[in-house]
Amino acid sequence: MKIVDLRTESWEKNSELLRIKNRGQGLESKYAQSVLEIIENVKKFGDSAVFSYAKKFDKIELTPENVRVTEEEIEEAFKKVEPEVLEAIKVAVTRVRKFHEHQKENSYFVTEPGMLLGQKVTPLESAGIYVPGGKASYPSSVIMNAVPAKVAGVKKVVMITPAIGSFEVNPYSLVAAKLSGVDEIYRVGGAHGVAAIAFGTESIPKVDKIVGPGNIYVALAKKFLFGTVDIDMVAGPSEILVIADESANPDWVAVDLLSQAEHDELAGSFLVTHGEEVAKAVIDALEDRLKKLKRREIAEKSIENFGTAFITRDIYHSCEVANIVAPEHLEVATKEPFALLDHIKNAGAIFLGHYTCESLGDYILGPNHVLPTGGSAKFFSPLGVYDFIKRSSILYVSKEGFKQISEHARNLAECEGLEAHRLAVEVREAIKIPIKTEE
Ligand code: HSO
Ligand code: ZN
Repeated sequence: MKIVDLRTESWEKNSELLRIKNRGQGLESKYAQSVLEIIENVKKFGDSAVFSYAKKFDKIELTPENVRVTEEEIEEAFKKVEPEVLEAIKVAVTRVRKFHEHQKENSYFVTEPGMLLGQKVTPLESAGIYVPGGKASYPSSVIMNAVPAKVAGVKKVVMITPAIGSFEVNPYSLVAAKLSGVDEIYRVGGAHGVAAIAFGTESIPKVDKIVGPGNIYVALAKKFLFGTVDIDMVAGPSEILVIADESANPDWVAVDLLSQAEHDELAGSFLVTHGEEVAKAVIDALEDRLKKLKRREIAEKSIENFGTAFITRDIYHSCEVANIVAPEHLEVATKEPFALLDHIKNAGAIFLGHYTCESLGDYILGPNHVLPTGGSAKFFSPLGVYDFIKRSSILYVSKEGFKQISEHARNLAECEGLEAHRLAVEVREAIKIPIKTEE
């Protein structure tokens, strides 16, 4: 892990901080052409294109009869999951649901004499959740994506996940899906799976919105299909930034940094501290832990690519650096973490205090773990119930209400030169209409 001293240099001149600040810019375009071709073919040929891509990429022979995961398979999955894991999934679903209940938005109406104005909230009819196959098939992510949709009132939640080389879908994901309220599951993934639920095929339903993480093909497919459907966000590699002071336990900070690094070779793990000694102690602990880590190869590469310890002037300077990086996860491992809350503006999730490790948030506390990455915490929020609803404005005036307000609308229509707009007002302002009488 490299050390970058920001105590004397302004951040605009520091190449490492600039590299990290700009980490989220651009999706690799070399895959764009093949993803566009897949989308085109699925749109034109439906099932037959999806199944032939599944054969090519996932080495699996799909048919209209076997593409959907059956209730019996889900029941079987429940038998395969260890009791303590089943219990943990149940607790997670309950806690995530309870937390997200607070995000429900109500319709509202305001009245003025002769007028009723408002906003009506309607859940999306359907949503699709992408769950990666293989090792990154995380039941926790199934919960984090499906529960807010269900809390919002989405009727049909469809999950897609690739079954690579065999028909079996990860049993933990199936159990998490069932307990989170997912309605239908299809064993299909990749860009072709995303396109299938964006357009709908003979055997796979179309959805209104697609959420969930995936590889570069999935991310590009979502990006290209935005407009045909809504999408959540184009998520990049996971990242953590820890602000630490001398009260932090270096070993605790080290494993928290590694808990991000083990996700992905491109994951980001950043330490920001005004204590040079703190930085050295964390780095020593991290190197020690790294040697023994099961996912050492991934974590090592990740630390090499995006593992940096920044030394700052003081704790407020640390907050400034955190705001520039705008990390997905921000841990505040300091003596008085709450005192810094006012100074932190850009972070997907803020973990306060020495005991609040990101792992707890990833799995069990309740707030969503689908968070803005790549610096997009400057303008994006965590996935939530609000992502699965839409709003419609409501407008009503009575005859009296109309009379009170019509003049201003007429004048604005006149000023914009839009005659039919003006007429729409005038025909109702009976006094303005010259009444033709036959003599
Ligand atoms: N840290 C990941 C979520 C996750 N961690 C799933 C473990 N499983 C992105 O926020
Ligand atoms: Zn994680």
